[in-house]
Amino acid sequence: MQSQIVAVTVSDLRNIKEGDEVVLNGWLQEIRLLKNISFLVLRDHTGTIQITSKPDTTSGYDKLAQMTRETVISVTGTLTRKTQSKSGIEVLCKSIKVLNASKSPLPLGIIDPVSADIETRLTNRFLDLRKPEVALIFRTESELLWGMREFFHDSGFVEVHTPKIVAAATEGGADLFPVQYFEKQAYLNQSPQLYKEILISAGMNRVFEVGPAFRAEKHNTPRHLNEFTSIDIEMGFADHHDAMHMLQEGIKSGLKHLVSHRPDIVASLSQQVEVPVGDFPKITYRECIRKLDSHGEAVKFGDDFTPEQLKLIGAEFTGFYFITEWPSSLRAFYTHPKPGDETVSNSFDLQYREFEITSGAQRVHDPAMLEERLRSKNLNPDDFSFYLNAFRYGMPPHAGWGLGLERLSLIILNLQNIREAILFPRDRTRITP
Ligand code: AMO
Repeated sequence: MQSQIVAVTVSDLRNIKEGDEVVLNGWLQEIRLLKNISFLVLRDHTGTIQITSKPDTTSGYDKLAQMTRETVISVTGTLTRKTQSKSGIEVLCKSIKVLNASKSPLPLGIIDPVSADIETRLTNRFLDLRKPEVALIFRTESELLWGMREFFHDSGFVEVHTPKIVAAATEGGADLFPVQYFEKQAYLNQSPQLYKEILISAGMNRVFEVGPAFRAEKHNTPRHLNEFTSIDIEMGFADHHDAMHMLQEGIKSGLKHLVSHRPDIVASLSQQVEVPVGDFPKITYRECIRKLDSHGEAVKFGDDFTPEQLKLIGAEFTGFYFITEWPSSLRAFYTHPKPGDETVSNSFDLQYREFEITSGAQRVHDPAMLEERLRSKNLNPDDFSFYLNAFRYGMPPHAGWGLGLERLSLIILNLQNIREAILFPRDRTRITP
C-alpha cells in the first residue's frame, strides 16, 4: 500500500520511497516548457528538485505557460528515481497550485550566472537571500553563534541584554549616533562595555551578550558597518589571559558545532572550515614593531598599524593570532595598564590575517585609577557617574572582550565585503531595506 505524505521538504525526499505521493511547497525557480513535457525546478529552504510535468498526467498543464519564475507554488506528485537529474530523484507532477504569483521580470536573478553588484543585491536583498549560497552565510553564522552560546552557557556565563539607548560614549566620542530622548540628548550604544562591567560589580560573575552595536564611523570600507553584531563577554575575578582563553575556546566551540552539526553546510561552502587546534599564538605590539622594522616598515610606538602592516604581520601566522600589550594611549579608558610598564596595557586584539576580529582587555577596577584614566582621555568623570558608582562599592578585578560576528563570518567564509555577512547592512549611505 502506498503511504500518503503531506508537505515534505526537498531534503526529506532522499528518504521517501519510489512511487510515494508527496506535496512540496516552495518557489518556482526555473521552468522549461516543451511541447509534450515540461521541467520545473522547485526550491525550498533545503534545496531544489526537478519536477517533471506532462499534459496527460498533470491537471491544468496548459496553465504552466503563464507561470513566472519565483512564483510560490504547491506541487503534488509522485517520487521517481528513474531520472537523468543530478540528484537522482525527481517528482512527477500531478497538480500545481499557485499560492502567490511573482511579478516578472525579476529585479535580480536568483540563478542567473551574471553576478550582480553588491548595491543591486542589497537593494533587492529579499531576492538575494533566496540564493542558496547567500542563505548559507546566515545558516553558518547561526550555527557558529549557537556553538559559542552553548560554550559560554556551559562555562557559567549568563546571557544578558543591556540598553542600546545610552547617555555616554564608551569607545570614543566621535563615532556616536545621537538620539533625541524626550528632553535629553542620548546616543545609540557603541558597545555594552559599561553595562557588562557594572554587571560584574552586581555580582553576576560571568556575563555574555549578543546584540547590536552602533558606530557612526564615516569611512565606507569592506570591513566596517555602522551597525554590527557584537558578541561580548565580561568575567569577574579574571584577567586578560583568562579572557583570551575564553575567546579561543569560544571560537573553537562555534566552529566545532558548525562542523559536527551541519556537515552539509560545511560541504556546500566554497571555503574549507577547520577547527583550530591548540592555543592561538600571541605576539606583543612591540614585537610587531620589530617585525615590521625588519620588513622596512618604520612604526612609532603609539601608532596604530595600517591594514598593509597587519598583512605583513598576519603573513607569519596560519590562522587566528593575538596581538597583546597595546600602548595604553591607543586603548579606551577602561583598559588596565600593565603593572610595571604602564605605557602598555593588559589588552589584546584577536586577528586573522589583517583583520581584527576581537578587542579585549583586563579592565581598571580601582575607581580612583578609572577617574584618572577618564581625565587622561579628556573625558569628564561626572558624565560617567552611573558607571563609576559601581566601582566605589566593591568591584572585582575583571576582564572581557567584544567580537564582531560579521568580521568572524567574513574570515571564516572568506567573503569580500562585510556587508555580505549581515542581513540588512547599515553603512554610510544605506538605511533601507
Ligand atoms: P572595539 O571597538 O575594538 O572594542 O570593537 C570590538 C569588535 O567589534 C567589531 N567592530 C566592528 N565590526 C564591524 N564594523 C565596525 N564598524 C566595527 N567596529 C568594531 C570588531 C572589533 O574587534 N568594548 C570593546 C570590546 C571590549 O574590550 O570588551 C570594543 O567595543 O570585530
